Amino acid sequence: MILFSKKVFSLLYILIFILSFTSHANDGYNLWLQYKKVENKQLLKNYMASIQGVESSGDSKTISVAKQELEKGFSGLFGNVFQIDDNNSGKNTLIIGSEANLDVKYSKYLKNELSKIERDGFIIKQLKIEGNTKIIITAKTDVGVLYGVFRLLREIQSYKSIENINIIDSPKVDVRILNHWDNLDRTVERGYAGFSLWDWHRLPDYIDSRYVDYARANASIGINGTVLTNVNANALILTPHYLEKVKALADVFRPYGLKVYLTARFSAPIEIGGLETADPLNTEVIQWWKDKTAEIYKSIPDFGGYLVKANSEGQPGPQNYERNHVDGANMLADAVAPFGGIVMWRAFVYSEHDPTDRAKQAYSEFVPYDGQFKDNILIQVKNGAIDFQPREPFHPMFGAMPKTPLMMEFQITQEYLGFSTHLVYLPKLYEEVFEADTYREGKGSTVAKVIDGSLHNKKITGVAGVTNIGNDRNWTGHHFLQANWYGFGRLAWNPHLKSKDIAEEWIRQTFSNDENFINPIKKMMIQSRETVVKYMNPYGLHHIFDTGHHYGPGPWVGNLPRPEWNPTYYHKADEFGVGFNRTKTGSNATAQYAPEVAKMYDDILTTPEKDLLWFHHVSWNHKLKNEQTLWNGMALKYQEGVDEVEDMISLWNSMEQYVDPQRFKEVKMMLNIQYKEAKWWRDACLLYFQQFSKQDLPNGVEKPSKTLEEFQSLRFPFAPGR
Ligand code: GCW
Repeated sequence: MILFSKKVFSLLYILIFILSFTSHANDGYNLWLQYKKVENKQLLKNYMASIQGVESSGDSKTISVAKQELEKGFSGLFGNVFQIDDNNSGKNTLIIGSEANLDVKYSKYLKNELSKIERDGFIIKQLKIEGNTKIIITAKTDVGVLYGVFRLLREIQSYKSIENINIIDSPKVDVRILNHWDNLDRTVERGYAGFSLWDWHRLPDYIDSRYVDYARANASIGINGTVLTNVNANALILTPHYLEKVKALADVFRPYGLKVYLTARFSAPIEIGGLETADPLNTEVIQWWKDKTAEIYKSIPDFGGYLVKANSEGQPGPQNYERNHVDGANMLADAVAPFGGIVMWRAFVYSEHDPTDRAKQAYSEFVPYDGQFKDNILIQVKNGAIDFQPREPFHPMFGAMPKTPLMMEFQITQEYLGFSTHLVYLPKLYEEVFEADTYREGKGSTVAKVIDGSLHNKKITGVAGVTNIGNDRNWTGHHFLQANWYGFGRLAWNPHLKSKDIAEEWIRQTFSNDENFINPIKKMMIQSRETVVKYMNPYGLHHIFDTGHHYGPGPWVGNLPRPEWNPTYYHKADEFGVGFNRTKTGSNATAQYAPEVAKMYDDILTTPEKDLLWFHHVSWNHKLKNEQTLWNGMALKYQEGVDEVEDMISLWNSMEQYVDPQRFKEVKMMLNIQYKEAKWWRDACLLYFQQFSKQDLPNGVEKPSKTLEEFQSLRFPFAPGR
């Protein structure tokens, strides 16, 4: 008997142990919407005293998802089951409802605030009424109310005081949109976090609950649009069979204020329409797009519109018919205009038939068309003139088309930044681009002002991000890369935000409110962007990635049929030095910038060293600002990058007490991969460039672990994301 109960006890003990372990397990699925119980007792008491009940007005689906979110959020944060009931007289209450639905006894106090909000902006304000405090969340629209709800939950998750809360916040940009490069077979171009979220085969009948969580996450950071399909487009998405599936997704996303957009393959009238041409001036083609568009709007009345990659990297476009980008974009714009839709037409174009510097081609092709695009067209421009490199100077098109709305295209997925294995905090990169000064209307004409429309008074504005999301359980492959989705959304909402503040918001919600964790981890995240530049592409080197998959270094590649696909085209290393001369003595790409910027980049002494080899072909013996020669400086930079990853590892290892075991371990394993790969980059690049510099590695730089030939022989036929 005694023996038996001992056994039972030990089994119970094991069970309790397992349960306590699993209750701490966190696979990252909940992103920054963790809603963990508030640990600070005093704060918890205050929150619960301020929110004893919730009253809502309005009966839209958006209001009902806002209520669900509050129940979920408060239940978690307060540590008990929180249920909304509308009978709260005599209590301190949270009141939610749009201006039109809010009781006048509240809205009469908010006239001034309401006049200040724009778009789907919101107000959160505490009022004292009849002895009780009422926290009001209101907006012009129900989606604005939902954004306010998420904002209040963020304040509480971040342990901010909500006593006398008074926030007015409006998005500064209209279209805040994710671009999925997702194919219909569920592979994701340049996707490193599993397969596509969209289960096309089971849609429309099977609605994965993940679609709802995707929409919640996006709404929580203000993202209001999603392009479901790859810009390398497949016309089949426009057939009834697929449109029914698209409608099912649009129905799930609608309450969250998330509109659906599709990529339009320019040759669709031929491929699925049975026409002989896709010429944008052909009347049958025009009619085909009008009918197709009307068909889409019939089942998806708030369909957002089309995103188009035309005449780029083999995609069809108007130039196949001797027409131009204006002809193509305007034809599609006319088709969506009656329904309030937009066309996002990409400026990522370059041609193997154009011998000029690839960095110049988009500007040369598009800027002359300024003023000719219809009002509902945005030209979508990548942040730099080449292609999402670890660092690029801002694209010269920004500010150069005063009569045309230009929207930003960032990459959130890390095609050239270590895939989903390297911890790189991208909002720091986005911030650098937004803060760059175009000088188009004098000093202070930042890219942020081009994008938010204030520089040239644009009627429509947008920011797009190529997502890093896949069906991995933690969405982004690496826990810290969730911060890039988060930070993208926050900067799309307001391009003037600071990346360090965004990092702190994210850490508090995702991991911990403990300052001992927040401060060092924030520092690490901010630094991580420069670290990757150091071990991959220091001093303005660019596009020296291995062919096709872009995994790892390949500065030696020079045998591809198109010159501008070869790394050797970009670094131009020789016995004299390294770098691409884009000044007036070279390709003259600098002339595409405003005179002040061109002047700065034309002179090697005023070019910021971070962009040196982007603009200049520089001698190996050139003296850098730190007195090192370029060769030594470059080698030391590579080493610094590696050392900084080592520091990230030690820091992370010292943080175990603040992080749940699963996420701790997974991040740790990823950092070890990053360290290995940083060394690979350092060794392969330095061995390669050393053939030209013919100089030894300076003191302090570790000896390479393999020979150049060994690095060159590495093959990765199954690297992800192709
Ligand atoms: O960077 C290149 C990528 C392609 C991508 C293209 C683009 C979708 O390597 O995979 O194609 O950019 O932006 O269109």
